[in-house]
Order: sequence, then C-alpha cells, then structure tokens
Amino acid sequence: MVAAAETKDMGGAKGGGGGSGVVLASYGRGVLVQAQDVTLHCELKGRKQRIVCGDRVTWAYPPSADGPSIESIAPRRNLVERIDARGRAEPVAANIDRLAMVVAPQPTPDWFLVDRYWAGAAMKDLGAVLIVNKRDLGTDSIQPELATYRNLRLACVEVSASSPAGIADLRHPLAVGVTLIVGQSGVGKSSLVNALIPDAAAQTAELTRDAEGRHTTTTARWYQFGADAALIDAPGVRDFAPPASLVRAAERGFLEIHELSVNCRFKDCRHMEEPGCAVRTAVLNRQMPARRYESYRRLFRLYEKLAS
Ligand SMILES: Nc1nc2c(ncn2[C@@H]2O[C@H](COP(=O)(O)OP(=O)(O)OP(=O)(O)O)[C@@H](O)[C@H]2O)c(=O)[nH]1
Ligand SMILES: [Mg+2]
Ligand SMILES: [Zn+2]
Repeated sequence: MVAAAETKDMGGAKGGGGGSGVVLASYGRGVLVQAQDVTLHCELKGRKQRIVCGDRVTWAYPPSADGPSIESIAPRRNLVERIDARGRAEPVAANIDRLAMVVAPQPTPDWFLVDRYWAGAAMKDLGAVLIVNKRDLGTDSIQPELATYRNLRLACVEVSASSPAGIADLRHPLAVGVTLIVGQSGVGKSSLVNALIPDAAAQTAELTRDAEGRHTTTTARWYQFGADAALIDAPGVRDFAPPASLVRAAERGFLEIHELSVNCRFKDCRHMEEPGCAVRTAVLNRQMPARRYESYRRLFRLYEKLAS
C-alpha cells in the first residue's frame, strides 16, 4: 500500500472513522480519494473491486488495517471505457458529463480518432467539445476539417495552453460538470489542465507512470475545477467504445449518417455494401465528406471484429 502520509492528518477519523468521496485516481491495488478536505490513499478490499477515476465511494478504517479502505462504490451514471491491446474493454472514468477532445497542429491530427471519440460520446449521451490547442503554431492547415465539425454543430474552441488570454474562452464550456479530456499524446491535455487550474501542477507528479516509466493503464486523474466542475486528464486514452454487442450503434455517433439513413432502402441498412444506401449515395454526390464516412466504416468494422 502507498505510504499514507495524509491519513495522519485525519484527526478523529482514524479508528472507526469513515466517509464518502470521489476517486481522483486509481492505480493497481489502491485508489486516491478526495474526501471533503483531505486526500486519502485507500486500499481495495476485494480483488474484484474495480474502481475508476470519478467513482463515488465510501471508505472506512477496518479495525485490523493500518489504512483506510474502500467500503462501497455508488452506482455509476456512466462509464467510459477504452479498448486495450487485446480488444477488451477497459474502464477509464465514471460519472462523466462531457468529452473534451483535444487536437493540435502538432502532432498531426488523427481525425479518425476524433470521430471515434465523438461517436463514443454520442453513444453514451455525453456532451462533446473539440479543443484545438497550440493555436500559436498556426491552425490554417486544419481549418477545413474544423469546418466539417462546425457544420455538424460540434463546438470547437481554439486556444493555446501557453497563452493565458485565450484560455479564458475555454472556461465557459467546461465550467459545469465533469469533463474527460482525451486526445493523442502530446496535444497538450495536461498543459491545458495546468493552464486552467494553476495549482494542478503540484498534483501531477504522482501516479502518472509505473516503475518502468510507461503509462500505467489507470492513470486518469481528477482535478477539481471550481465548485461545480472537474477536469479528468486521461493520458492513456486512445480508443474507447461501447461493448461489442452495440455494433449497429456505430451509426448513432454519426449525426449525418443517422439523418441520412431514413432514406436507405433497407431499414436495417449498415451503410456498407447494401443497395439503395442513402449514405453511400450522399458520399458519392459529395453531400457528405468521404473522410467522415470512412471513419464510420472503420468504427463499424472494429465493432464487428470485437463482436466476432
Ligand atoms: N507551442 C505550444 N506548445 C504547447 C502548447 N500546449 C502544450 N504544448 C507543448 O506540447 C507538449 C505536450 O504537452 P502535454 O501537455 O504534456 O501533452 P499531453 O496531451 O498531456 O500528452 P500525454 O500526457 O502524453 O497524452 C509539451 O512540450 C508542451 O509544452 C501550446 O499551446 N503551444
Ligand atoms: Mg498528459
Ligand atoms: Zn444505408
């Protein structure tokens, strides 16, 4: 168990005390819990207990243990998962309100990834916002893609983590609720958290890498953002998707495909090779960007593979 220096400050809580809190981070056999005004390292009781960032938990000091442990997890409003290297769903964070998808001129954006994030958010009824970071490097090269998203009514905010002035534009869309920040490595997710929450930097040193210097699988980290909001920095999140049984749900994440599909000849059209598909017709007629359709096809095939 992690040395529980903070628990010494618990005063009367030690020996029979307990309470509730939110999970700031989950790592291996322990979790970091924010309980009112103290941060606690808690042990997990059962091997099966799987707790993620954003979980609401109760904790207590069992009589024989030397530190607090998790007693229960409150039912989750939702759970965001990613798919690990073996194709299995792996929980990342719970009780999320929106997904903030970060791109930047550098590294070169992976728009397929953005489409998958957005589709994943739509399938879970999460809000979504596209943050373009590093605008100081110039965003001309990515404006055509941004136009595609703006046409689809996705909120896009262009900022620079290195410029406090522009960062103000980002406060409003993230001011209420829990935002999970996702995106390619190096786009500046952690930098944005630090820019928005000046004292967050003090909290970033711990728990981000395991002993071998790799990202651990459970590094999502919660930062309180004012009284009514939180930001979750999720360094390891690359892919996530609902369980494979939701193959046909792929369409739900693509607003334009969903709207076009009412005109497909077959009610259960998958928009792949079916005759009379209104989606493919729209792509051929350039009424829908071919790249977005390709994203849909890739996501669909991924679900199909996972389901098999
Ligand atoms: N020019 C410029 N560089 C930035 C900006 N924001 C972040 N960077 C730089 O981009 C690099 C990556 O930033 P991070 O915040 O670590 O990126 P990240 O998305 O958290 O990366 P992972 O944790 O690996 O997923 C750092 O060298 C930052 O200094 C920005 O607005 N402008
Ligand atoms: Mg980071
Ligand atoms: Zn179709």
